[in-house]
Amino acid sequence: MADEVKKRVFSGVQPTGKVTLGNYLGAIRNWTPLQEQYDCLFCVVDLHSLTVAQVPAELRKNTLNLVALYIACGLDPDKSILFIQSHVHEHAELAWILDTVTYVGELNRMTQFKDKSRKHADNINMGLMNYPVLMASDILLYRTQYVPVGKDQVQHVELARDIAERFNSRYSDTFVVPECLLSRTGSSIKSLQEPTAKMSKSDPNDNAVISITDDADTVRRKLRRAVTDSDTDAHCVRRSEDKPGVSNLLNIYSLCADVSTDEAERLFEGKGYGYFKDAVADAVISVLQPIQDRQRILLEDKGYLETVLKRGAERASHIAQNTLAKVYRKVGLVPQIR
Ligand code: AQP
Repeated sequence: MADEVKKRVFSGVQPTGKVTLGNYLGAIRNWTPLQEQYDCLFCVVDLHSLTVAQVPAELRKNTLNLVALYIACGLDPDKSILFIQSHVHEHAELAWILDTVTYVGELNRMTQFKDKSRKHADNINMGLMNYPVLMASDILLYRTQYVPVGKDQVQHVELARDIAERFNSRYSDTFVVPECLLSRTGSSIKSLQEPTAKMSKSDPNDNAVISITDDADTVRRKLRRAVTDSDTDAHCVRRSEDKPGVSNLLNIYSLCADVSTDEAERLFEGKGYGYFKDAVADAVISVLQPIQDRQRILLEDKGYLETVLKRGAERASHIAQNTLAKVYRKVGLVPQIR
C-alpha cells in the first residue's frame, strides 16, 4: 500500500522576550501532539521580531532560548523540522512577491498593526505593517494545510488565505490555501492585571504576565496579585462574562491541572479567592518546572542545538526552494542558469 502523504503543519513564535504562559497554552503545547499525525515545521520567527525595536544581543539570546524551549516542551527534532526563520532566506524573498498581490488597505485593517502602532507610536515602520505578508510567506512557502495559532493570529491566517487564493487565480494553482487550528480553551489567555486584554510578552507590566521561566515564588506572587473582582460571595469562583479575571484563572487552572472548567468550578465551590489562587499557582508551577529543568540542560549543550538548527534549516530550505522557484516561474522571472 502506498504511503499516505501527511498533511503539513507550520507555526512559530517570535523571540521578542520571555515566552509567556499564553504562548505556551495557546500555541506551543498544542503543537506537540500534532507531530504524530502531521508533517510539522516549527520555526522561531526572528525576522518578525525586528518589527519592534530589539537589543541585538538579547535577540540572539532569546532566539536560542526559544529553540531550547521548543524542545523542552516536547517538540522532537527527529519528528518535526525545527529551524530559525532567518536561516531560510526564501521567507523574505517570497514575502516580496506576495507584497505585490496584497493591498495596503488590507494591511491597514489588521488589528495587530493598529494595536502595535498605538503601543510603538515612535516606530511605526513598514515591517510592522508588512508583518502579515511575511507571515503569509512563512505559511505558503511550505504548502501548509494547517496553522495552529491562538485567537489573536486568526486574522493573519485569513489574510494568508486571501493572498493564496488571489495569487492562484492570477497565476494558476500554486499555493495550498491554509486553515487555522484553534485549541478550544487555550486560544486566548488573558493578562493577569487587565483580564480583558491578552497576555503578551511585550506587556511592560511584569505582574500581568507569567513567563515560562518564572520561578515558583514569582508565579505564586503574580497569581496572588491577579485582578479578580470585588465579589465577596463565598461561592464566587465561577466563569462569567462579568468576572473576566476569575474566568481567566479558571481557564488557566483547567489547562494546567488537566480538568474541565466545570470540574474546576466544582472543586472551588465555597472556597475563597486566596485558596483558589494558590491552587492555580500549584497547577502552573507543576507544568512549568519540568520544562524549565529540560530547557536549562539543553542550553548547556550548544553543540546539540546547533546540529538541530543546521539540519532543520537544510530540510526547510529544500521545500522552500522548490516553492520559490515555482513562484518565480509563474510570475515571469527568468530562471538563473547554474
Ligand atoms: N495570550 C495568548 N493566549 C493564547 N495564545 C497566545 N499567543 C500569543 N499570546 C497568546 C499565541 O502564541 C503564538 C506566538 O505568538 P507570537 O510570538 O508570534 O506573537 P504574538 O501573538 O504577538 O504574541 P505576544 O506574546 O503578544 O508577543 P508580542 O508581545 O511580542 O507581540 C501565536 O500562535 C499566538 O496566537
